[in-house]
Amino acid sequence: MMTSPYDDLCQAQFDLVLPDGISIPTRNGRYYVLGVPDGVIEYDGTSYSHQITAALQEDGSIRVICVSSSNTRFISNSGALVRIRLHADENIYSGEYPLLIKNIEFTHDNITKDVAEDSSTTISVFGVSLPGDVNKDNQISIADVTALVNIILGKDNTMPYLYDHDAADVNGDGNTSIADVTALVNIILGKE
Ligand SMILES: [Ca+2]
Ligand SMILES: [Ca+2]
Repeated sequence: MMTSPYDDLCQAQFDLVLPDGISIPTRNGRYYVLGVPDGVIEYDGTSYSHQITAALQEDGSIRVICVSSSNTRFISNSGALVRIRLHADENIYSGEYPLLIKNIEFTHDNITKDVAEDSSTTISVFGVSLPGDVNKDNQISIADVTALVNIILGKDNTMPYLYDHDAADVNGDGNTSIADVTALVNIILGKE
């Protein structure tokens, strides 16, 4: 996930800001973060994997540090250093979630440092449907009422469905009916 623009780097670190509901799995109380198989440093003709640690910061971000042993260099000046598997809570809603990488630093083997600009991206999560977000745009609006009515009228009948039929069961009774329209309108009007 991180590439180094130089060939004399011995350390890279960054802080990962994860959205609510997304986390890095832990193993024995420690974040489970791995180096990639080709993330190897070379010293005196012997190959060693670089070490990676990750720790929770006071601001809730997770600091990831990749460091080569004995102040030697990362062997390659391109490619991935770190592999991070993210875990989504089982009750998280489907959608795009922001991920920020900040305080990015690269350390050269002469101990000088380079700081990179913060980087942001999004993670796609395929979780549970947000009740009422029938048209799948991550918000509840009057457009969802139109979509819901189309489902009830049987107009969304080609596979794959255009709309989210699970989200159409707004009141959670297992059926899609006019009662869901009422429930959805109440949400939009702020009555629920
Ligand atoms: Ca919507
Ligand atoms: Ca229903």
